[in-house]
Amino acid sequence: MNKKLISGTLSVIAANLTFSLFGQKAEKPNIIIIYADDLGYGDVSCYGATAIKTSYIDRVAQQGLKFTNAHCTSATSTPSRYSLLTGEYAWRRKGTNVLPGDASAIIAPGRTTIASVLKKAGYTTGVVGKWHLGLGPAGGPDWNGEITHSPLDIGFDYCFLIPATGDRVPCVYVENRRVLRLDPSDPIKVDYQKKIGDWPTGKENPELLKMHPSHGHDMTIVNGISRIGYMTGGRSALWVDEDMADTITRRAVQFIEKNRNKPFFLYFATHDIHVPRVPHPRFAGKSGMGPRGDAILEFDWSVGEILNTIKRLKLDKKTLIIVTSDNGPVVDDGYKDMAVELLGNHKPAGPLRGGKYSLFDGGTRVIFIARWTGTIKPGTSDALFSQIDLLASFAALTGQKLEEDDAPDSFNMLNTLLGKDKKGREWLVEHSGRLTIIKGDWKYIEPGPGAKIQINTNTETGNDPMPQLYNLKNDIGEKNNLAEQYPEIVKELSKLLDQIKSTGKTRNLPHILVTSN
Ligand code: NG6
Ligand code: CA
Repeated sequence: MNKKLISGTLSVIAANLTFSLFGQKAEKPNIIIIYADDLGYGDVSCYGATAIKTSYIDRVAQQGLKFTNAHCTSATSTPSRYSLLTGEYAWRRKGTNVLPGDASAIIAPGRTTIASVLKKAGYTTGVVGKWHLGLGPAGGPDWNGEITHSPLDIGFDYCFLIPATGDRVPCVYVENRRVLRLDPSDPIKVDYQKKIGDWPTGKENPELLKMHPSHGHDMTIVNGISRIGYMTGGRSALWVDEDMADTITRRAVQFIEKNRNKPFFLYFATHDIHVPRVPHPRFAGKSGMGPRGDAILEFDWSVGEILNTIKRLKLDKKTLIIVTSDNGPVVDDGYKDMAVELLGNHKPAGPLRGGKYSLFDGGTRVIFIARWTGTIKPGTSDALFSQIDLLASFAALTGQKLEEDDAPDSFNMLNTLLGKDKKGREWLVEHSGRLTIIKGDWKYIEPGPGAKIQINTNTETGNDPMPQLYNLKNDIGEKNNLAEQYPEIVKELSKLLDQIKSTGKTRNLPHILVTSN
């Protein structure tokens, strides 16, 4: 036998071995979730934006499957991320709304998450970027010592974190269990109630600011920008906003390079395009829409760096890349950054109504693109899909069994994700204070008190004391409330929503939820 033949025979044997070991052929592609912050459905050119060109995101869409009807679970960050990682609707749990920067961990150590499932499947797992799910035990993390109750305790092998958000103190990175570059002789102190230490605040010293708040954000000044919360100490560890995208993207690329030879999972959660929008000088002024548009270009660049790395390492066919966002767009989110003035005709939510903080689809229908060269056929999918399903879908993909109580609301939608099923979910729930349910073409919004417009951000919240019913197929902009015309559909959907709430979980219980009257 010549050498070629021998190696050919060996690889056939190896393939059969893999086949029989797993009973079925378990696939172990690398998985990368690129999770933008506050990026709208209409903010990228492959979803219809014309005022801005997002070449790298467009490339993912050309080479992958572009979902038009995919959703995050909540219209703000903490609950969306909680659902993404745990497969449980965040509104089932108290304390899962937008967290301050000193909050304790809301996902308990040992809990099953996307990361722990993939780790069990043999993956090396990493999270780089915005966390916003709390750190440390009750009382919060020890910024000056070992940080416990961290991603490392729920299935991640590596973490490099912006602990909460860019606009919340402490303005430092956490790498694994330590604050990066902290000088122990200058300990960090954080307080969200009262001023701590003598660092100037935006309220007292606005003359020191390079970017001024429009609402809130007037506490401790770091890098010329006042934030939410007070801090002092940790000077050597402070981040520089302009370098943030470079810093975290470099970490993400290094993680990929380091783990190139074995399956890895990377959850890369960018700060872009959240406030404060302070892109690197090479993006500043490039969009013509001010910092918000420039931050979109910077996010697109980060996507490009990941794509280029995967290509350079020849991992295209071995890597599933997902690009999506944690919630919908907001224009003025608390800083005077000219986003409103320079918006022009650009529509951050595209054809959708509302945005971040909203029960309308602008809050929760997000861009979602899945590329896996050679496996996912490029195209567009109108299937109904939720980020909450990634956990059970990845478990199915990698041949992992979920325990009864794991991922209570995550469905195995692998065929939808891979483009083999065009229909997707029967229904899904969205959240922003109140709940909404989408089933087929219909969307029902629970009645609730509260303001119809959020004054500071000027968002249409979708709050209304009357029940709302929209036909998303004919009326994607949710303009015509049909609740009075179709009381029986309102009844059906509100009953379904009640069932979903009261069952406490929906995975493995479709029989309870299929009857509609
Ligand atoms: C709000 C902040 C907003 C943003 C948001 C969380 C003010 C006035 N507004 O409370 O700027 O930080 O919380 O955004 O403080 S999220 O994308 O992380 O959910
Ligand atoms: Ca967000």
